[in-house]
This record gives sequence, C-alpha cells and structure tokens, in this order.
Amino acid sequence: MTIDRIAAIVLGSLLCGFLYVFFFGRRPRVRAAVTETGTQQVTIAVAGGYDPDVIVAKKDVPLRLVFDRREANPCSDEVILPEFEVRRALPAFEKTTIEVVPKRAGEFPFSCGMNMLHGTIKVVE
Ligand SMILES: [Cu+2]
Repeated sequence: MTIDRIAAIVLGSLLCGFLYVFFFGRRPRVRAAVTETGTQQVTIAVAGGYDPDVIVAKKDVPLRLVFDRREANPCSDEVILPEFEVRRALPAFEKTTIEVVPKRAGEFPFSCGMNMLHGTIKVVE
C-alpha cells in the first residue's frame, strides 16, 4: 500500500465520521419552557426543516407549539401531528400556534403535509 492510498483511506474515514455526526449526532433537542399560566411553550422555526426538531414536553401539561414559518416553499405549507389529530396550514412568514395536551408518554412524530420534513415530540412523565 502506498502512502497515498493510506492517506485517502484515513481522509475518507474522517469525512464519513464527520458526516455521520453532522447528520445523526447532534439533533437539536429542546425542552418546552413552562409559562406563568402553566402551559409549556416552544417556538419552532420552519425553513427547510423544523428547528428544533426534537421537542421534549411533559405529559398532561398543555403544550403550545408556535410554528414560525420563515419561508414560502410549498413543502412546509401544512404541518401534521398524527398523535394529536392535528393538520394545520402554516401561512408563510407568520406564526401559527397549535395547542395540544400530551396524554401519554412516548415519541410522536410530526411532519409536513408531504411527509418530507420531520420532527418529534418526546413526551415524558
Ligand atoms: Cu413537504
């Protein structure tokens, strides 16, 4: 094996490692903040994805999700939360508030109307 090949393998491995960490390693995870009224609230930026895309919320406490849509891309026109039977239009460049009450612990996905953008609501006891 030549030094070139070894260098290529080492660099390739580093790149793969970096890409793996980049895409799977650090998923933004945000605990919904509890307001004075006792509601949990989190603002989710919508622009080519959801940020944060993992929201941690407490069971049996009302949860207010404020979707702040910062784009007009039709992909994110709608948001669907199957666990909560919610399907809501998100007007471009506006904030849309969705209130739900998590009734059971678990990880519940939400997505755009085409199921291309994904997020998760993690409900804990
Ligand atoms: Cu979409």
